[in-house]
Amino acid sequence: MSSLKKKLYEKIQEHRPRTTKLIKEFGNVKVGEVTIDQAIGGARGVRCLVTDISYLDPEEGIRFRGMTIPETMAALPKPEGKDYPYVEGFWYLLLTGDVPTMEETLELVEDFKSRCEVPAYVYDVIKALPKESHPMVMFNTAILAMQKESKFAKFYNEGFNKMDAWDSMYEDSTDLLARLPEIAAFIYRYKYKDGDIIANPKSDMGTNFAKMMGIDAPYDDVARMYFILHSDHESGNASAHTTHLVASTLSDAYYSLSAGMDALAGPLHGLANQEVLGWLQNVIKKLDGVEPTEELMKKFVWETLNGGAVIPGFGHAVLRKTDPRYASQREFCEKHLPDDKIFKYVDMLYRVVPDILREQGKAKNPWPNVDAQSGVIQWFYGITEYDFYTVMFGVGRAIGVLANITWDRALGYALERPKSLTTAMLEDVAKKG
Ligand code: NMX
Ligand code: MLT
Repeated sequence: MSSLKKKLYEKIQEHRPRTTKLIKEFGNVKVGEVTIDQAIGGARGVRCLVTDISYLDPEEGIRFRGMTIPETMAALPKPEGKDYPYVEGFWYLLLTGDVPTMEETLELVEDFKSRCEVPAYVYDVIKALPKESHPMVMFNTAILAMQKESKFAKFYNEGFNKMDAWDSMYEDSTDLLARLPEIAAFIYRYKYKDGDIIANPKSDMGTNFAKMMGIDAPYDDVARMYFILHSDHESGNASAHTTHLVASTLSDAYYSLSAGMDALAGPLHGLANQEVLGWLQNVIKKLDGVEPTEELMKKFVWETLNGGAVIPGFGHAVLRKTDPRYASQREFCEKHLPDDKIFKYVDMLYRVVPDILREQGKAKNPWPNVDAQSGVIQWFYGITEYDFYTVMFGVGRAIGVLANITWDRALGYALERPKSLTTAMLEDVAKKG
């Protein structure tokens, strides 16, 4: 058994009595109430999910296992001479809550190498799709196609035992994580680079992805940063919630992740990162060589709003301040691409959009989210095919949601099944209330 798996098992055993006690002794204690607004309005703010992997404070932003983004980046072991930590070490942190040593991290890097072989049929499945399919269709289909590899499904079919279910969920999750960078890079090179596939160098996850994409350093660090920043945003976001919901039916990690990635592909969620670059390119095209001023940018923002569309990359269901994932990527841009034209436009949006959204008076949060800043970095390093950005978001998001469903099985979380009401029932509640 690997050090991580041993540690995870210890943590699970320590944790289980806490969950059991809460259910047995305090099961009837109220966590909150649900208003009609929340029942109709996407359950915003309803506190009915449990996760220990990350927590999102509306003012402060995300903490991974209690650590802010800068704390996480500083604490985890890094490859020599690199600015960002091993993604494998981050997987260890999310699963156990402990920062791994360099030795534990490198053991995990080796473990990932031993699992990274993608079955050949997965590539046949991708190639069987129309080439103009969205890369998220290719990505999600590839994940689902691998379901026959599931150790969890095998365990279920051979005699399921609730106490041990985490083990095969962990195995499937680690297998998937080890393979996703190669699948993502394959889709990119197959779809946009005439199928000129670059072999997996079998190093760490960041290096592998950069090499297979065909992009030089520091893109390996960009990949590490990107995957870690996009990993988890507590459980209520659509991709994490979908993955958790599907896993709660005792579907395995392949079914669950593929479903979660379908949620990520929506423009109000992960697809917003491609929308930001698309929106900016459209502005640049309309300007036809004219340097945008803040006044011109304001005009385009109002045009978009008046046309009934949202400004991608701004607003959030929970956050009420600038997303620290935005701030973290902005810091990277200031260091590595301060004079980049698109970065300057993105920065201009930061100066003009919040005031406009406030003036319009609809969005509860006028500040930028993670998606406003991620595309510009990818564009700078040569990935101008912005349809692909959500696939990279997906590789990162997989780390968080797979850690979550491993713990879901460890703690035996129930089949998710909220109750619905009819409109007439709500009208009745309204009359009485
Ligand atoms: N541009 C224009 N209008 C907005 C924006 C925005 N960026 N954000 C919110 N609104 C509107 C929203 O459409 C709603 O309008 P209506 O009453 O007509 O339905 C109103 O403001 C109230 O919405 P909120 O309660 O502030 O936001 P909600 O929790 O419903 O939605 C988002 C959150 C993220 C879906 C929303 O802010 C949005 O559509 N943003 C743009 C898309 C985006 O960047 N998504 C990525 C989120 C991060 N991620 O990666 O997943
Ligand atoms: C996410 O990373 O999932 C997004 O910021 C959306 C959310 O948290 O609701």
